[in-house]
Amino acid sequence: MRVLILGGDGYLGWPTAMHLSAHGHKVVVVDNYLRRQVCEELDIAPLYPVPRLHDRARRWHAESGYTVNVHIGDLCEWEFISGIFESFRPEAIVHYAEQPSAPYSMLDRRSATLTLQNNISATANMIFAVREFVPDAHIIKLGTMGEYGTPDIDIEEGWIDIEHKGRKDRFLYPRQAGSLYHTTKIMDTDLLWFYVRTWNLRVTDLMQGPVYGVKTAETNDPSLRSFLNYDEIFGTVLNRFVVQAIAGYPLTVYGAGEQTRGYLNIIDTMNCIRLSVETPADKGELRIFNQVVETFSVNELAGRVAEVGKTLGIDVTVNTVENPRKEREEHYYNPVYTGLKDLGLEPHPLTDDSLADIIETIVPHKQNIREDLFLRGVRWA
Ligand code: USQ
Repeated sequence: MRVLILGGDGYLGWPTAMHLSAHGHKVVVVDNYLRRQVCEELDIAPLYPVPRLHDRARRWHAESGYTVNVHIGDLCEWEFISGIFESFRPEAIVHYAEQPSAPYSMLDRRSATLTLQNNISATANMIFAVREFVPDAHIIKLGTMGEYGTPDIDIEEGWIDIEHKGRKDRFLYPRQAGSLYHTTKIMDTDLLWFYVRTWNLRVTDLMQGPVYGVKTAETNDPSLRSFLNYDEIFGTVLNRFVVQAIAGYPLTVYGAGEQTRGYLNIIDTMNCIRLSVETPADKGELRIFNQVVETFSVNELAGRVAEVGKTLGIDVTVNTVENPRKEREEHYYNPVYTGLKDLGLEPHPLTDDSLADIIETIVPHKQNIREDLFLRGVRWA
């Protein structure tokens, strides 16, 4: 299939490009390097340098023989995005092109506005481009489990049947996000649902939990690995804990540490996206999957890193820091996540071996770790 990946430079975008091209799809990636630019502005660096997209595509071609075509530009500009849709005519669009950090969205007014404008405009332009050039194409949109928040009832897979005063209907599961970033993802879902109803679009919305790891089946050449951010702004919690452990820095458990989320290995993200691409939603369908394979509390994750670290001779201490976020620290959490398994997903749960492998992959970069990046003082309130 012809697959267009929006946000192809990111933590998940580039590995997805390699993965789909290795599975025989014709892949074009688009990015405006927003995340690299924000990192530079905030004096944040990933654990190791990552080549830019044209360079990555050259290296991938040399390694595998597969071609990924690259376009650099801003999806919020109609001339740019429409040109790509008109010439490439994608059959599937994987949309990652969003400012993805909850803390960045809560930093200040400018970062909040940028998050809103970028995420909503890019999604809207993508929808308009699909309607104009490829109305039968399948949109695969990266949403987030954070759209649901932490309700006191089970989290269904996108939809909920409600009986009210003797009548029944089916609705999007209630959304109540914990950051502005997560709120923009709710807005995306609402936009998609509106245009599915109005224009008969074909959409899969993937409610993904925090991802960890950097190695996939396509990263034999280490220079093809994804970004590994471990800073407070762009690092996801397990990746941060691993880097903190290696640095000998006490793991930063926020508050009570009983915040529970659904997690997945980056390898599972690749498979979830491919399975979604290869099994499209129907026309006029908003299909929603909860893209996680298991749940952990923050305390459980810290405990696992400490345990596995010990077997590798790393002495890990766990610290409680004041929670910079406004979130429930102790709560019920029971999401359903069967849809992707029904499509064929074979999960890679977090085993001691897989965690040890992540730690061992990061150890050689120990000298690059900057402790000043672990806590940057972003506060929700
Ligand atoms: N946390 C700590 N200590 C840390 C970092 C995080 O206790 O040093 C806690 C957070 O307070 C939160 C949990 O760990 O309760 C997860 O935090 P996170 O930073 O790993 O994840 P989050 O900010 O929610 O965002 C990440 C991705 C985002 C994606 C989301 C999925 O950056 O793009 O949408 O995971 S989800 O969390 O399910 O909404």
